[in-house]
Amino acid sequence: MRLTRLAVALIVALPLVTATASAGPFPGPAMIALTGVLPAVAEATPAPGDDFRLTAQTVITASGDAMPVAGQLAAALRPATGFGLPVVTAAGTAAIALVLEPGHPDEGYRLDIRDARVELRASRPAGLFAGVQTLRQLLPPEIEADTPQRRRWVLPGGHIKDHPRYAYRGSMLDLARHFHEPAEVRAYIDQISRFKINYLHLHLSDDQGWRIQIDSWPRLTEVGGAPGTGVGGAGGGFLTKDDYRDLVRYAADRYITIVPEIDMPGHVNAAQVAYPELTCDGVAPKARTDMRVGYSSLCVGEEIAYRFAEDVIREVAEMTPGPYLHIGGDETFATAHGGYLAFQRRVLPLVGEHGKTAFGWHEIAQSPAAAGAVLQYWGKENSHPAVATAVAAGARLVLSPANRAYLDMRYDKLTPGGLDWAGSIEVRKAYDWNPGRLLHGVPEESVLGVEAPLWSETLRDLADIEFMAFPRLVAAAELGWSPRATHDWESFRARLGAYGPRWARQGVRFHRSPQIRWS
Ligand code: TNX
Repeated sequence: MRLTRLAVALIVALPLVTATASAGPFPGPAMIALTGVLPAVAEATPAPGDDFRLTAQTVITASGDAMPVAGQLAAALRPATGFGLPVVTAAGTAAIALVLEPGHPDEGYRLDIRDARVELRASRPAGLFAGVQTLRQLLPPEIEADTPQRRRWVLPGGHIKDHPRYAYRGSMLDLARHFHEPAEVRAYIDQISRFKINYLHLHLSDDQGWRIQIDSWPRLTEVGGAPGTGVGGAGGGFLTKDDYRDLVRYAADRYITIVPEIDMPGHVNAAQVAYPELTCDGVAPKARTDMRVGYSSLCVGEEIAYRFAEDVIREVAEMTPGPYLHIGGDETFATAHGGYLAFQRRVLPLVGEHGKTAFGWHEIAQSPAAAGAVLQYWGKENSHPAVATAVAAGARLVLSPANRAYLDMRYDKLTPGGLDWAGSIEVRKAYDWNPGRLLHGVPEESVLGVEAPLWSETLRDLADIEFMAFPRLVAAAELGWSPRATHDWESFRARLGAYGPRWARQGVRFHRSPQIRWS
């Protein structure tokens, strides 16, 4: 579905906020424009004057598989409106109707706002959920309040047709360098799901710590998840299998799929501290909580490396309903090239044998076994011949160019925390690139999507995560979701500026980038 010139013009030209023809006792200074949404919608056709007013009489209608999403919508709108918003199976007017019907693109939806009635239609619940996120943003920022606000609640009249550009729109949290508690991960899931992110990659093991329970190798977490295993000797901790399954379910309720990563054959110091037999000389290395990378490697010539890899892959696959399992493969400066290839030749197919599609950092492109895998490109260059070759052989690509998409890079020299090896990344730099055209020799059809990773060497708590992720995560979300024809920095920065009060209301500690005029 292509965006018409007219729709693009509307998206770019329309003001974000229009004056309300205010009537009645409640203040209503401004109404959101149909095009004010993040990420940008594919097509919007405003119908000024056909606005829908949410009142104490409004009901939400749904049936069958649409019910849970209807419940989520009601739960999102009740606190600030103070309205009952019952979810019922049928009603005449004064309703927001959620309808499942065939014919809409995957994850896409159609939203029709008229003065008497709102209709949200999709083929699957994921599409309805995406539409609900749009609908929430079309109400004033006070909708984020957790207590009733005295004001009018008006949705702008008109029609939206929306669907994603890419199937994979992800973010990553690094639980290894600093452990993040499940509650923090859930808070992050809540935030990213608003921007139609549909994958969360969890980096669960690294040199400092091991963060996921593995029954066949219990010392991984007993030792590698102990207190003091965070960078600089901070924190520690790990996810039990129940914690992990709970997170998988929590994410799935928000139409986000977890992609677990166990990084091999490098980034394994914590595993080797727990199991010295995973080193070539059998001697336990020192536990390390510094920020260096590339010094550890499994002993890829020994059978035990493969027993370890298969046990871990099997147990992680068993508790992961999603299609992908990420096996890292990055920065293996301590693994000989031949050994790396030998390792990948055996381990990449293991992922498939346990029912998952292998995912790896782009270094795995060196292995012919990566042809059926997803490669995550984290380089800074616009050309990578080995990646292009693997893609030609069938691999698909998720783009996380470090100088654009890395959320752990500082915004500028004044950013407290963050790294800078890939440069400073202010919002415009995070936004102004094209995933379909990033790598020479890689056709757009081979691009599965975009992911914005957040490494946590310097990030300890949720406040740090929020500060680095927001607003840049939204740039990645828009690159992943919105049609290229909507790409427009001035439009994006205006919509972002208007979103600030929503984050403020929710207590999200976002970076007030000087590139944005925050309202
Ligand atoms: C590189 S990018 C890494 C990580 C670091 C990160 C810090 C990649 C696949 N590996 O080990 O945490 O830089 O930005």
